Amino acid sequence: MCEMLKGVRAETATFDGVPPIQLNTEGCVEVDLVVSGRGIHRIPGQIVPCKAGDVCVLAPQTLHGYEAEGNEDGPTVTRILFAPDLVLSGEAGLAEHPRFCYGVFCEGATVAYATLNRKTLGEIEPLIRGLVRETEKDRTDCCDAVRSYLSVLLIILSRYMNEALRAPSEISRKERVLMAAALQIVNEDFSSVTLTLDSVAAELFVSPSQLSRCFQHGCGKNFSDCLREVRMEHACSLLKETDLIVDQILPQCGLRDLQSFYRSFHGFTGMTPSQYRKKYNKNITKESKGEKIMIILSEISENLQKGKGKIVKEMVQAAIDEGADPSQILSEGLLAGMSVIGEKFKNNEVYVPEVLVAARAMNMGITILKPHLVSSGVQAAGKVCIGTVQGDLHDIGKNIVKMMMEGKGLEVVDLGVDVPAETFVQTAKEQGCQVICCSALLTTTMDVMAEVVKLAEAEGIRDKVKIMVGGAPINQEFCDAIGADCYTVDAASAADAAVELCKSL
Ligand code: B12
Repeated sequence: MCEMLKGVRAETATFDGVPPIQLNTEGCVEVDLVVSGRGIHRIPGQIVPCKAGDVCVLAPQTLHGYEAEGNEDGPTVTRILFAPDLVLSGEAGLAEHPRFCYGVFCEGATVAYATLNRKTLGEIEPLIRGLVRETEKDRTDCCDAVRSYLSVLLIILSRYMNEALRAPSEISRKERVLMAAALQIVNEDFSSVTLTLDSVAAELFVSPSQLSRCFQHGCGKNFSDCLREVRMEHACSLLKETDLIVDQILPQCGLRDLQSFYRSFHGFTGMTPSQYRKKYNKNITKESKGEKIMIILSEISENLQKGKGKIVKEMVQAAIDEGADPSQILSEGLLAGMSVIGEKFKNNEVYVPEVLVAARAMNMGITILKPHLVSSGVQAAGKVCIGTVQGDLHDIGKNIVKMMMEGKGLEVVDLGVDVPAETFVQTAKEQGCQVICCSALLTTTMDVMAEVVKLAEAEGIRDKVKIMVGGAPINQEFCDAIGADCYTVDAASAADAAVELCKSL
């Protein structure tokens, strides 16, 4: 079996004569389709007569066997064995999850059984043939096709297995085909940042709303959740199998934004990337420096979430002493913890006081990190003023942007929080700032940024000053709409962009 196909095997066998009771091994799930003949299928606790059209899915390590009955020809069974954690995305690959194998098994069961009618059989046969064909090929680029085939096969089967327990489904053949094609594109192109519902829909000549409906209907999830799962699945395998740091993993998973990566990753695995690597990356030996750093980073994140600022400070210092890259301490330790808190805050699992103590712990960690992020002796590359806009008191992001800008040699005038548009413009005018940087975290305060742009025009300084905007609710579209000059998603790119803007004036 070629390397990329590890985890999936398909074969067809005829069972007559001595019953070959077997254990489906290697942690594999087995999908059996009786393609012809008839006989008996011994499954745990039962002996079931079987005939063409019967399909059975068996959880790993389930003892079972087919045999002929009387003088009849025994059943011929196409069997697909696959390692769910390697092949299926997200919860479908997790044995302990109720949606394991897309919910094929009823609660607690290890065997799912159904007799398919001719029509359904006609629908799944091409998928089974496709799987057999793909796994027979000696090529390395077909894993995504196999994943798509298997996912769609199980999604379809989940609607027929143990039928009595399920509501009948009305997903049409057309929708299934569309979903299979879309899943294939997702599996092939997930590392492209431009892959969206719209781009996939355009490629398949359907409208985005049609594709979105199809996903919702077909697998009970929307398109972006499916895409996110595939990306997170890939991030997991990179963390498991390589020593790449999160900043390097991000673009390989089609993502740009570190914070949303942490949020998605935590939502997907219940762990931070460092914790995940610590748990699953077998290459990391106990003594290795890399692991020590990972452990410290995950402790920074954990303690930040608990608001233990003093410990966070000590841990940040320990990570520096271990030789960790300061930007890694920031992103994989401090920001990772803050992003978990953010997610919990959103879900009402923690409240303002917890967020405040976490923010305090974050700032304490930053004070230790700052001298290491800010390179010394760099000549002032320009002058900027920065502040969080009026009505908004969030300053963590603004402070990081400020710090990064100082690190790039820019002189930064910090206007603090709750800053009116007039103060931004007056400061730029009076102190000769080349760039005004506005931060906002509340959707209700974003409009102050538009006021800054308008006021800079009214005051006649618009051609002498560039306006940068940022913060979680801001995006490029908003930046363009209000006529600002630059938006970036994070602090590091904000600092680079500010230097470029200063040079351009
Ligand atoms: C910490 C926090 C607080 C703390 C703030 C402490 C502090 N000193 O800043 C406290 C508890 C005070 C707080 C209060 C409130 N909060 Co609050 N808070 C958060 C939380 C959890 C984290 C924000 C944060 O610091 N993120 C980490 C930093 C590093 O990220 P960032 O700010 O986005 O910055 C990065 C980039 O955006 C970029 N960037 C930032 N600024 C700039 C500027 C420029 C020019 C550029 C180029 C780039 C850039 O670079 C940064 C680093 O990479 C978010 C949830 C979240 N997930 O974002 C909610 C959140 C922002 N808060 C929210 C709300 C609703 C509130 C309250 C109204 C709650 C309440 N019921 O009272 C109040 C509002 C107070 C006020 N008037 O401002 C909502 C906002 C919803 C919305 N869409 O408007 C959020 C999203 C939570 C949620 N999902 O409900 N909050």
